[in-house]
Amino acid sequence: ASGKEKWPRGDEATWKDGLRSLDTGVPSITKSIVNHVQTSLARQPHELDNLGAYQATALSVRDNLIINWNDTQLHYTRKAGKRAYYLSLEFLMGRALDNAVLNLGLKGAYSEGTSKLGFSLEDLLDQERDAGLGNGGLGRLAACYLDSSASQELPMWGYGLRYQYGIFQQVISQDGQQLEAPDPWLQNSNPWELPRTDVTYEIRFYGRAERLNDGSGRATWSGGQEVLAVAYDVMIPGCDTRNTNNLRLWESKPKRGFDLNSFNAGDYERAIESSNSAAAITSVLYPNDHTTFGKELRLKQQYFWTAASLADIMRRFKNLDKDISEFPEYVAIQLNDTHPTLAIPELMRILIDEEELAWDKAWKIVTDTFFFTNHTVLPEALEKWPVPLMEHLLPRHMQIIFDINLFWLQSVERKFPGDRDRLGRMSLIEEGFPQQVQMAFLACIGSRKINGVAELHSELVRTTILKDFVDYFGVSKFSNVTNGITPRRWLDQCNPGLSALISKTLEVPKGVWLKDLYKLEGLLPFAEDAAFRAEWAAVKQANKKRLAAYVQTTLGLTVKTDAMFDVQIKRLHEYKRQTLNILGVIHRYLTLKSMTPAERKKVTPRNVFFAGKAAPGYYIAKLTIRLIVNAARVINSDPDTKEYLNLFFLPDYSVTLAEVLIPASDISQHISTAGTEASGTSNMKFCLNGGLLLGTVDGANIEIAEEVGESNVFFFGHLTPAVEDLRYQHVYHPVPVEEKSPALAHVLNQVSAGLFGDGGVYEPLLNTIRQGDYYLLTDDFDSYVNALKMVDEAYEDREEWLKKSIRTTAKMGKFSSDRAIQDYAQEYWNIESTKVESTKVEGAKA
Ligand code: B1N
Repeated sequence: ASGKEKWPRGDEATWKDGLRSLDTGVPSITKSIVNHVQTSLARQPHELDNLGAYQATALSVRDNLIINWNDTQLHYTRKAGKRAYYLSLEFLMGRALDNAVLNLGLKGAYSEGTSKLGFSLEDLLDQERDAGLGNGGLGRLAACYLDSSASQELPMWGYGLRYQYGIFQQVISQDGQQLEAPDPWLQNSNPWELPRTDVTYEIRFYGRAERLNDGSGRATWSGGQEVLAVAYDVMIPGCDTRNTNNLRLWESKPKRGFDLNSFNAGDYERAIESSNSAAAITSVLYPNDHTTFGKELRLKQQYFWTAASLADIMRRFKNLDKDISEFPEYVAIQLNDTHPTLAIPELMRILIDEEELAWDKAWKIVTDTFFFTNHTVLPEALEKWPVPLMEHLLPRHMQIIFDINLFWLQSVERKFPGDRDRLGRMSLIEEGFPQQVQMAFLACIGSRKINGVAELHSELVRTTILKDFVDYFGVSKFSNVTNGITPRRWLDQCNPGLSALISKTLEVPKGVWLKDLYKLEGLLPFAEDAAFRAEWAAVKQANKKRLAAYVQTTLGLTVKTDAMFDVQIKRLHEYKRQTLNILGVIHRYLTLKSMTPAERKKVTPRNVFFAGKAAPGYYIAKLTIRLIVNAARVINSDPDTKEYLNLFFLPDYSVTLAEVLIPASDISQHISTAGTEASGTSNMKFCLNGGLLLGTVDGANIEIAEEVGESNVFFFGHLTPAVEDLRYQHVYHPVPVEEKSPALAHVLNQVSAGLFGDGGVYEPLLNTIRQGDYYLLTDDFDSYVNALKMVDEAYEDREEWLKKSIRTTAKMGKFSSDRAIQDYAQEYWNIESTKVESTKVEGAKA
């Protein structure tokens, strides 16, 4: 793009002479790092430690990102085309430095530069704290989509919250219990964000809403509390492109430092309180996934973030100087689950009360702008907000929701005359004490399209939670976008050995296959090549050693690297069935104990790894952790079995820990009760890294099996259609565990009897299986144990296993988040890729 803009003032040549271009050569990189040590950090070179060197290096990389970011934003503005906005309460970013130098194509140069200055780049990477602004899959998905949007040169921004504290740090106590500690991730300042103190909005809470009653439908909203939203921008570099997208995170601040009225009255406490409560809004990420608590602060977070984001989006749209009716031609907004659903009544409020549009015109704009992704069908995760709470906190929005509901029910009545049951089921307001707003219903009727995150899950959305809505709107409004993962972080960054082997074998630069992951199919013929299999095996072995070294330094435990590595890492939840896994491990242990030494020699040695956090208030999930940790103590120190079975619980699971665990796995477990895991995304990460999959017929496991072939995955357990009946049987015709699965009963009895310390501790956990068994462990246990046996047998055939591993990686093209983001861009948002030219910064020196 050639600049039409005039230089605002002064001498153009002087300006241009001052502009910097990218630092890409080693000499300019070292110069920039030294500059930052000297000025930005005000440190002496001779006393610089790894942390300081990391900070200076990060600042140098950031300079490059800012140049690209600035040009990208200018490019998008000049293009004046349609943009997409991804609204997510969670962005689980992990570390940024390695990702940035890789995407910029500067890892080699930075590595050389830092080593010239006496530091190893790998040590510096390790100084960075994770940005843990998310709970699990939903937040990490948002982070992968940002990477893909930039890499695919799509004009997309993310909007989220800048939490002072990310996901809590998990500490495991002496007796195996999870303890939580705060995560002050911003303590050492954060080089990856740009504070934008000039971009602020005032956000109102509480107060009074008064309808004008002039026939316009308008109202005024006044009084209450006003807080300030301040923007922080995080640069998102694309891979092998200059396009650098933006993640805008909002921080809450008191509008005034003190409430002067109370201060004058001498009420110092109250004055500070008002500033406290404003800052509290973005202070901490809620650590519960899949549960709603109806907490006022959470609702405040949701409104604060959606209102600030919409005000920002509206301001950008107004700069285009278009008629407001054209809003949906320039703006697409993706709602990441129901958390940002308040954006729907908020946009209605702006259009009606501020833009003075008629209701129908406003509703048309809204329903052409929003798109909604559902991430779970678990009933306890479906958001509902009490009407009295919403009326108190957001009186104008509650009026608007009631109005939306009125018009909505009128149109349902027109379509299905006299069907009172249906009206009751489809109302946005669930009757009860108190009444509650059903956010998924509001998101559904306020959006142009709705999607689930894997084929099975999307079908469950259509046939269960939103069935009535499919009847009303027709099925075309409801579709599927299977999740994806970025192969940059989840292969090239976390597994450089495999990445190099792939580039060498495919004979294409990694920049090419990393952005067209179907190219991995070119590996298929090499599965038959024994020399290639040996190289493939050597990479896996090196990754196992890297994990073993990590366990040695963090836990002081020795890991045998010639054993099979069996991994289950994810949030602790009953539906994910870590309990099934640990009971399977105990079954294996008891079986080993009952064998003669000669029999044991035939057993495949196995290391079982667990990692994951439990929500702080989730008692049963925490008990599962306790059982794993205490079983590990007993099993790992038993001389009869320790050659054959070892068990590890790695504390404080994070994106960074996943980057070490995933490349090291031979087999990983994704064993949710059928129909409960919407997609899962770590299943894709393991398979991309040549780990095989042991799982149930659930979520994206099904599509992975479709791609790689059923002979390359290990499936077990009941299927989704059977689940409802099985649950019914557990409640109305219970059969004792002893009868259904004697093997499982034996395991439960041994735990009760105190094999791993006081059995009474675990009774509440064991009783969830003995009574009710909502997640069907009894029904699936025998088939699970059988599947584990199949894994053992397959692993014994070394060459055949390696073939499976290679074929699995080769068939993972579909699961690139580039494919997923292009699905959204084309089928939903209608936005186009637009490349930032690779020319130098405009006017800057060559
Ligand atoms: O979203 C992931 C999926 O791959 C997983 O299968 C799914 O479980 C996960 C409330 C959630 N669903 N719902 C949540 C998170 C936080 C919260 O406060 C619900 N997370 C998922 C990506 O699609």
